[in-house]
Amino acid sequence: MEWCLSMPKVELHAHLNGSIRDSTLLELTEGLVGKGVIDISEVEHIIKKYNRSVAEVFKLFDLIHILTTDHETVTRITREVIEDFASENVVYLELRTTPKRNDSVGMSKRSYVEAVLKGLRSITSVDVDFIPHCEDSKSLFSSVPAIGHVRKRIYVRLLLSIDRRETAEAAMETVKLALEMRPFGVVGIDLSGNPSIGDWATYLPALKFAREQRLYVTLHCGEVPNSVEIKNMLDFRPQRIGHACHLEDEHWRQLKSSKIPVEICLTSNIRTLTIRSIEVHHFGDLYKAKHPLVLCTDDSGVFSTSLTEEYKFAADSFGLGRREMFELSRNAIEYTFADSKLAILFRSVPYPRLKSVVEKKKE
Ligand code: 6MZ
Repeated sequence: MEWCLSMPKVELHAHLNGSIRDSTLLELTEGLVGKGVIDISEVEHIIKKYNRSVAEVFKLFDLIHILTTDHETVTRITREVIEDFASENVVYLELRTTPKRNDSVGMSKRSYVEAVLKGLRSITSVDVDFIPHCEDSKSLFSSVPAIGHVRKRIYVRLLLSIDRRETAEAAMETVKLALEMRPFGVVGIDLSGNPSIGDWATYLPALKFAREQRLYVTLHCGEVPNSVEIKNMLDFRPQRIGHACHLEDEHWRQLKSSKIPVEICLTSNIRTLTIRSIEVHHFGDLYKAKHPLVLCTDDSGVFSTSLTEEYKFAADSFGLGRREMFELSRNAIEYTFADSKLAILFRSVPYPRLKSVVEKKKE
């Protein structure tokens, strides 16, 4: 586990509210139970379950959203999630979240994203870089006196998610918001939400608009069997797809020839029973085929995992050694939606040294 923990890692598929700490989830639940807003006997089984079907996961999200939908909590969760990723040596994080409107607490999609940004700014335990082009490579590489304790640095970019329950208009609002928030590190759009509901075509105008405006697009694709949707999503040629669990032979052929990178979420797929067992997980086949891949957590809180554990899980399950895992992590840089300057910077560092270069020594 030690080398998986210490190696620099790149996380490209993490949902903010799915990455909530257990302790925070429990604390927020107790708070609302205390206020009589929710009844613990009704939610206990949702929180404590270990393996959850896809449908049960979305019941948990409904509960999490009841607990987290005010500005202060969104800010707090953002801070905690980023601290947690930084603590396990994630050097670049693309964090995704669905901007939400909640009239009862005066929340608009915009103020939701502002609360996320406030969370990013409020972190003091690690250095957080989230505004593109805010730093040139010179200042990153300039060496600070090598005494005192090491401060970690994490580069964070944001993706705004469209939930499959939303209307076409709400999706368009999210894309316009992403454009407005681009100067603060929003780099793309994700389509997610319960894969068994809604029709992805509803969001095509918004997704096409995002692409025209040069926002990157990633789609949750094939989390449940849906042959037509999978084919249409692959035809759309997003910059990345997430999951890719239920592709059929012709889809695999199309995916492999398209070279669209796949965000792989091993624990999530196994726990939700989307994939029968790790032995038959498509990671093995795609890895052998040298298809662009990136290991991700999906929802580290909901699935009690971490990126370190995902690397260990992949190494143990597919017989990969340190060198292969390093390579996998380094290659992920190629699939980020980062501004080219940052990508060049990351590429220019010998990968094993990346962590120490990114870290800053404080006097
Ligand atoms: C599809 C998922 C997901 O946006 O409130 N989400 N969508 N498949 C998954 N696999 C298990 N895991 C999370 O984070 C929670 C939201 O992310 C999406 C769902 O829309 C969920 O409500 P945010 O920060």
